Amino acid sequence: MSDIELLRSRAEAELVRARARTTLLTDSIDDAALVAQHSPLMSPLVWDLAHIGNQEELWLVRDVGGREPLRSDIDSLYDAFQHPRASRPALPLLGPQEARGYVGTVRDKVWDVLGRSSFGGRRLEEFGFAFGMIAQHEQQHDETMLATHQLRRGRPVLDAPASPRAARPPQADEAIVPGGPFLMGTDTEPWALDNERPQHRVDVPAFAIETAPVTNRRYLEFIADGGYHREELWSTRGWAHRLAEGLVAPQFWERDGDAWWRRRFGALEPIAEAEPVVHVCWFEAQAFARWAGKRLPTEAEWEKVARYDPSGRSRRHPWGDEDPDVTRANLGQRHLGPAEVGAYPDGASALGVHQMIGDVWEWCSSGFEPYPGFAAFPYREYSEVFFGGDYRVLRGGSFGTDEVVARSTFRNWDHPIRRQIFAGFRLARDLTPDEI
Ligand code: AVJ
Ligand code: FE
Repeated sequence: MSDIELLRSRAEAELVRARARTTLLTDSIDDAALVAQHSPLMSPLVWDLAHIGNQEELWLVRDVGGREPLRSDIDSLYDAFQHPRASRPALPLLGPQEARGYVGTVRDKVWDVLGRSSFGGRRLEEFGFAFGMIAQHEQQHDETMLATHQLRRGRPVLDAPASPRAARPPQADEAIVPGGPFLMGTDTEPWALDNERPQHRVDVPAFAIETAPVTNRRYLEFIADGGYHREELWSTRGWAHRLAEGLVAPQFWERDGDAWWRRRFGALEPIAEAEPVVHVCWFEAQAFARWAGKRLPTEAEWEKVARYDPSGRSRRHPWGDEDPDVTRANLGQRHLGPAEVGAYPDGASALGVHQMIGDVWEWCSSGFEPYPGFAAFPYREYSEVFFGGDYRVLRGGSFGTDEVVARSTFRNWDHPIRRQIFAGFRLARDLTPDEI
């Protein structure tokens, strides 16, 4: 296939796949639930829907295609920076049918644009990234919408096969990661976002990393050992937050006598002990780490493990350079929760570290900062305006993340108090003198 044919087929496939997911998430509930705000942390789903269409119109129809605006009158309603999430229900938003019509019309225009080969002297091939960015944008909002579904009260409406059971658990609890430089970030992934670039060398001293994310079983031990009531385990800010919010367990856990249950997408279930814990904030992860005598990995440590290759080059993924598939990672909302530790032995890294991609986002100790040589592209509001803010980095994607997003170089970030996202963590530690 020629470059232009490759771009067309990949862009079309990814846009179609994203839209199928969006449609499922927005057609599975009635109009009242689409326009309702299920949490002040989230937009009404109907806002996400039209925002997806508006970004697609801005970047693919107007910017790449050079077409006249379809609905410039609504741009400001769907500008995430003009209206914080909590205020969005009060806006004169498009209703469910209008929003569906709008995103469909935008998509038809995109197919027109994709069918042409040049735009005012520029060739379609020069715009490949814009299509990838928009497909990823929609998929990221699909994960956000899945989190809104999780927050919604009421009967279950989403359905998916149960996540897989353990097949072959990790051989050891920890892997020792050799010290030395590694290549972090990328210059070659065509759809990598600005904050993943440029590739640069980072010297990471030897350390130990756990071969699996922390499970519910261990998290229950932390709770039973008084983890939520021992101030010495928490940072000053973390303890203040824990008291102010009355945190005693991960979000969506409910106590019944001595037993804990969890509510997931409308169903109450027993806690699955072998699955990674999910819906904990960075402060909870930090307290757990202190309780366990360990710490969270830095972002560079996390990426070094995920991309480790004995040759010293950086792999695209823990298992090698091939794209994720159903045997390697729990991604793409195929299952509505994380899978047991050991469910994806074929996705393990060269160091025997499991489930770095998929299952749960993993909190890192690092704040969200630019790589040396960073250049904002194509707009400052994608990443640059968040650098240096009160954010912590999350890596690896969750069961709700699509594979078009879940690169080993992909960087997510959120406030350290957030836990409606599908976030868990894994532990690291410094080596003891006799291990070095
Ligand atoms: C990278 C997940 C933090 O959801 O705010 C969506 C992605 N950027 N629309 C977010 C994003 C613009 C972003 N995160
Ligand atoms: Fe967005």
